[in-house]
Amino acid sequence: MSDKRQRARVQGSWAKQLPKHTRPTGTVPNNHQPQSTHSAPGSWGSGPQKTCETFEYHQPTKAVRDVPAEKVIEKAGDHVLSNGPSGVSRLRLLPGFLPPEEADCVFSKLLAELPWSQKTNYRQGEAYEEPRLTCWYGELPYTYAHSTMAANTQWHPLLLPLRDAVEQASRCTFNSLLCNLYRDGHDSIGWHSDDEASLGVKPTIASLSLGDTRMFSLRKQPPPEENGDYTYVERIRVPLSHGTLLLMGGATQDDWQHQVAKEYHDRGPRINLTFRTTYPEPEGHKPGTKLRFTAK
Ligand SMILES: O=C(O)CCC(=O)C(=O)O
Repeated sequence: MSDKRQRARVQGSWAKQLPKHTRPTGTVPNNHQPQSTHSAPGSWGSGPQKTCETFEYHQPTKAVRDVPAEKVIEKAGDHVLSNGPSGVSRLRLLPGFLPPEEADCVFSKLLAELPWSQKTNYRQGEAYEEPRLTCWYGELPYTYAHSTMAANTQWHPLLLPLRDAVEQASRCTFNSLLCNLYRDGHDSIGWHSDDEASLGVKPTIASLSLGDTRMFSLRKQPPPEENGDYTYVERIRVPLSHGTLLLMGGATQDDWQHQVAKEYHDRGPRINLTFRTTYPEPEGHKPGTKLRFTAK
């Protein structure tokens, strides 16, 4: 938990008014000299000293804010994340979308046979290697984090029936696929939204998980007055297990970010197939331009 979130929690539970001490007048507590409000020789500072008698509790002038409790979504079905500011953000969770034996077979074939590679991205001009392996399918190239994955129309034969099944479940069509391989618990994807202009407005993204379960986390975009501070935003966690299909739709990419964080205990490999629809980059746009700025 970040320092700031921790502090906010501690404040929330400690900031109760303390009972006032009452003592018969004229008595002096043990081990205390009668107190003066002026500084005693050898005391710290030179101003009037606060004593038990002079101390008064003042309510903080700024209201103490609670960090909203994180929600967990595990139940199959449709879930509304929020309604605004850009519209309704929704998820559909379908655990067991692929039955276990089918998921086992697809997982081992894709792990062995997809052309996995490690992509180099750029942040503020600095190169870094993505902490996962990826491959891309689509008639168009896909640019994010200032680096481009080349168009690749050589779909692995196993991906085509999977795409058909996902299209049927979502009633959407997808012309592209970003495949992610998390080799172990140290592989991850940081906070981002899939909001490149090339994905269109309010995209539906279908994400099929295979292999070890990993936690998919979402956090709401803070309102402008928070100046990019995510301390008090709503958070949701969705465990994504072998064979689960997750659909993100509506305003989810406008109003929420998502990540799969590193884990500090052992995790086996996990493949995530994210089916998308891509469009030619809008005229005059630099490839990879986001509809709003977030770093991937
Ligand atoms: O691995 C996942 O579940 C998420 C992948 C993801 O966020 C992405 O490809 O944009």
